[in-house]
Amino acid sequence: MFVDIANIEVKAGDGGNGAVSFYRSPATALGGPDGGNGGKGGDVIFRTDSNLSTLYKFRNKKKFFAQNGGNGSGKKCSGKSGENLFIKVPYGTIIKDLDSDILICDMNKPGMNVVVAKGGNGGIGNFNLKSSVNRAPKYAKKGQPGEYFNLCLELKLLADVGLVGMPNAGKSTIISVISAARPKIADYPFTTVSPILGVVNCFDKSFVVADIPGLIKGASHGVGLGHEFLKHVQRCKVLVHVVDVSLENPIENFEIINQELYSFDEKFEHFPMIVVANKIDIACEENILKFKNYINNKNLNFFTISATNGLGGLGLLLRKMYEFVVKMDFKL
Ligand SMILES: Nc1nc2c(ncn2[C@@H]2O[C@H](COP(=O)(O)OP(=O)(O)OP(=O)(O)O)[C@@H](O)[C@H]2O)c(=O)[nH]1
Ligand SMILES: [Mg+2]
Repeated sequence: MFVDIANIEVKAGDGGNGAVSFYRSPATALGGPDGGNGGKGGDVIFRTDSNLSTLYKFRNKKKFFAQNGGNGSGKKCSGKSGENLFIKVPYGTIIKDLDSDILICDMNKPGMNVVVAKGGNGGIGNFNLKSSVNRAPKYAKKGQPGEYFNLCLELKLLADVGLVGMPNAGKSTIISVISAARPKIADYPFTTVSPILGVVNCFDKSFVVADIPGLIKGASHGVGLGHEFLKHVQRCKVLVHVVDVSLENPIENFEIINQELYSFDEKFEHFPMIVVANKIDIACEENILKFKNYINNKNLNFFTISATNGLGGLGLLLRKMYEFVVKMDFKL
C-alpha cells in the first residue's frame, strides 16, 4: 500500500541524573564527593533508506522514543549514554513540526542523517560540582529532558521525470518499455493506483521516472485518484505529458490535464514539458497531424510513438528526457 503522509511522535532520551555520593572506605570515614555525572539521552535521528518507497511502516507505529541516559553513581561513575534511535524514511520525505508547521528538514539526498530531536544532557554529579566555596556539595544536577516533537512526515517523490496524462493513455506501458519497472497495464482507466518508479539507463546517466496515476478533469480538487499524487510531480525536472491520439479529442484532453496541473500548482504553467502522442499505431493520420501542429505552435517538444509496438520516436523521446535531466542538473 502506498502511504505518503504520516503523523508521529518522537522523543529523545532524557539525560540521566548526576549522583550525590561521598567516598567511603574502612580507612576513610569522611571522603570527598565522588558522585558521577548522568549519561546523555539518545538522539532521534532520521536517515534516508533507498530501499523504502512509502511511509507505510508509520501506519501502525506512531511513537518513537530514544533511550534515556543512565544516572551517575558513586566512585565518579558516569551514567551510560542512551542509545540513539534511527528512523529510516524514504528518500524525498519532508519532516515538519506538526504544531508550528515549520519545516524541520527535507530528506532529499541519499545517505542523509539528520538529528531531529536532541537527547538531554546528563546532570552533573557532586564530584564535578565541588568548588573552593563548597568542597563537599550535597547536591547534584538533574538530567535535562530530551526534545519532544509531534511530526508530520510527507513523502514527495524525487523522480527526475514525471509521466502524466489521462487514464489509459499508456503511461505505464511507456515506463515498462524504458525501465525495469513492471506496473500493471490494462485496457481500463485507473489501472495504476499509486506512483511507480523506474530507473532509466541512458548514455552515461541513470535517472528516475515516475508513472503517476491517471488525472481527470477536477483532479486538482480531488476528483479521481490523481490529485493525491500531483505533489509527487512537483519535484520532477521535466514532465512527460502522454496523450492518447487514437481518441477523437487529443487537444482537448491535453488542455484538461494542463488546467489541472496549473490549478494544483501555478508553477506548472512554466514547467518543462515534453508532449508524447501515444498509440499512433491505431490513430488516424489527420488526428496526429492536427495535434502535432497544435503542440508545435506552443513550442513544446513533441514525439509520436507507439509504446506497444515500437513505432515512432521512443529512442528520441528517451534522448530528450536525458537532455532535460542533464540540463536541469546543471542548473541546480
Ligand atoms: N494500440 C496501442 N495500445 C497501447 C499503446 N500504449 C498502451 N496501449 C494500451 O493502452 C492500455 C492502457 O495502457 P496503460 O499503460 O495501462 O495506461 P495508463 O496511462 O498507465 O493508464 P492508468 O494507469 O489507468 O492511468 C493498455 O491496454 C495498453 O496495452 C500503444 O501505443 N498502442
Ligand atoms: Mg497506469
